[in-house]
Amino acid sequence: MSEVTFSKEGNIGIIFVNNPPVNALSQAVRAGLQSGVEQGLADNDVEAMVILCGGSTFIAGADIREFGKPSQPPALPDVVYFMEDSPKPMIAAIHGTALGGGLEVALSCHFRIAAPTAKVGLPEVKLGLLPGAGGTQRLPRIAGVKAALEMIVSGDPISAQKTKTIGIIDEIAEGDLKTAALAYAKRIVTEKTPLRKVREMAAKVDSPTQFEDFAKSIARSKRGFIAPFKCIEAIRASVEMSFDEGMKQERTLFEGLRQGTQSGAQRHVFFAEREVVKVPGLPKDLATRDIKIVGILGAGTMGGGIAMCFANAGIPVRLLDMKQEFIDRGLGVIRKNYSNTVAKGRLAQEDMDQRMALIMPTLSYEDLKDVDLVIEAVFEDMAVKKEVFGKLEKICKPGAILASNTSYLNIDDIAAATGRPQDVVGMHFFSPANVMRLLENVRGAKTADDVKATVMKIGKKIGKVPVMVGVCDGFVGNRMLGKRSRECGFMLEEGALPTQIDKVIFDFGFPMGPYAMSDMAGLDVGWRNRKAKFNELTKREQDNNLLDKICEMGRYGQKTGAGFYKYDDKRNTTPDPLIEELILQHSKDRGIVRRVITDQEILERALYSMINEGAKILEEGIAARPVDIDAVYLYGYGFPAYHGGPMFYADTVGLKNIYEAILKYKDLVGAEYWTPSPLLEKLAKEGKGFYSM
Ligand code: T1G
Repeated sequence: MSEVTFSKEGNIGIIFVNNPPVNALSQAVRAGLQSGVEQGLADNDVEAMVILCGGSTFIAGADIREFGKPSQPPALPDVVYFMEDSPKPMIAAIHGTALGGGLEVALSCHFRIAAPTAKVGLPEVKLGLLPGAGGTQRLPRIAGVKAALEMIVSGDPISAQKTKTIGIIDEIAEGDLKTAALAYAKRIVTEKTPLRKVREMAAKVDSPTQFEDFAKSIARSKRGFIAPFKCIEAIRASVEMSFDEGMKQERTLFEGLRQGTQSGAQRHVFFAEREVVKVPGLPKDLATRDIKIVGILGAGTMGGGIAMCFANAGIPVRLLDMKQEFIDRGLGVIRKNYSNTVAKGRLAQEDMDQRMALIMPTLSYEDLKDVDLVIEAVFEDMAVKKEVFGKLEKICKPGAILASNTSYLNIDDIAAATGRPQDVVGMHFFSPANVMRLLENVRGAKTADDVKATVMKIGKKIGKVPVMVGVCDGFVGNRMLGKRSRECGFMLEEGALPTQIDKVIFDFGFPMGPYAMSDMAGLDVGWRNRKAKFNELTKREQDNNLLDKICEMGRYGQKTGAGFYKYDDKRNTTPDPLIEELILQHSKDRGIVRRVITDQEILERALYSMINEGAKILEEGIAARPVDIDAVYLYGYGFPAYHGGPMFYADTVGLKNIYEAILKYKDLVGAEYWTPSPLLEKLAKEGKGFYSM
């Protein structure tokens, strides 16, 4: 198949790119573009050339899969330089999303026309990169430094209308894009419109400290990432250097990022999000059940958030609760959430109204009889769940999927409360459900394959990253997090303080440390779980009763103004000397001589305990692949994208190093907590990683 073809319509050459699914700039496409322009230049009948793409989108960027390999000529910067040097007008005809190298190809053309629904963007920063084919040098010249900083550092696409306003696009096509592009090219030839080479334009700063100011403005949101700040450096070169010097600076900065660990991790994240939806063993084309109406039990925080997920996707919801006051409160929270988004200008009022109209509150189970999927988000108690599912089985139509939002209860036990276990599945949303993208779909032993395929498909449709997991205590995410919590609790009594542990985890890249997070979630939640599982705990875990002591003081975290930390009425956090005294006394009472615990030990015990548990989860088949575990942590627990997820990070550190550290902690803390997973031990000894098993 030829990815790029050249043809003529009258005096206009057409360079047609057809490289499904997104016309990525593979080596063949780059070579095809080059030869297409050469053909047009050599043909005396051709007076202008149009670049068009087949399929759903204009070129959506370089082929990300090529970045880990040695680059092959022709290099994209050379191809686009050659295009811009064409003495014959070059016109880019954009539809879908012209992203990354695709927009850079368009910027090296002399003119650009776009379909009204088209979008353009430079998302390289999301891959830990920066535009590497002149985007950082041409965009500031044509759109201005401010727009270039915003587009390149955010990586977010903008609409065709906005691009016309800031000067990237010259024409918005009326009707068929190809027809409009050919007519535009003919007009340029007829009117002898002077060629506009973007590289010959000048880029000007808007203020002397524009770059420093912009870097400060992203310091918090881009904390820990390297690429956003390199993007600023590259854009600065467009103002302070000649175009050619700026291109050299861009190339240097690009290569530095491409070879760095952060970009490798972020490219892994890009593919991970897409890989997890393909569940091993589930046929790709398995027919799924049609989900037209969704029932949700429980109008509380979780139920309300889940209702919003479906309403946002245009799917009608029946929201059931037992009392009108619960319904009213739940709808009030949903309405407030939408209103806040409208107030920020991120949602139109009419869209909010449409979504609210899709949520039908009810007090009657009868209103669930025709739903295609019901998700219960009621109290986390097995007896309650069994009672609810017993009712659902009688009410819901045959073929309706009965899902539980439980975060750790056994789906098989819940399914056993019904006569149709094949229709029962877990759909574990993460709070706030209308924000967190992770959805742990928990397959029961008897869950039907088409039910699994359906919840994966509907999860993607409502904008989640659905991950298929098996039944175990805590599934994947909470089971691994429990090990981190255990180790941090041990380190508190051995010598560390909450502030030190939180700082180490925060500096690694998590949004917050475990104690700040517990205070935010509510210590009473963890306390209730601890009491429920107390008999399953080891003696040391039972004796490590710091959480009990803090909760018994009525300190449940932010909601009571104090937990591990103190909070003022604006929820500003301050360490509390009272907690430090409590911890020191606790160690004394336990006969533990406190010692200095290094940040490195904290990091290793917090992360490697999770990684070791992740390896066990793989051995047990609870997760099918390391990528499933990474996705859970990236989209449900704020694992920093520039580390790629716990299993990818483990490979970066090296399993041999992790294995040796585990043995060290086995001696220090005890074999019952630190016995290496056999899989991890095997891979470490073979010099392999989770991703090179
Ligand atoms: N390279 C390779 N494969 C890609 C790809 C890419 N750029 N983009 C998508 N795919 C695959 C994807 O993995 C999936 O594969 C299939 O295409 C459909 O994707 C030099 C250095 C374009 C908005 O970052 O944002 O240019 O799972 O499921 O929802 O300066 O794909 O089917 O096997 O996402 O319709 C910059 C990344 C690259 C754009 C379409 N460009 N892609 O979304 O489909 S770096 C990007 C997207 C660069 C230059 C720099 C989206 C999309 P599979 P999909 P979609």
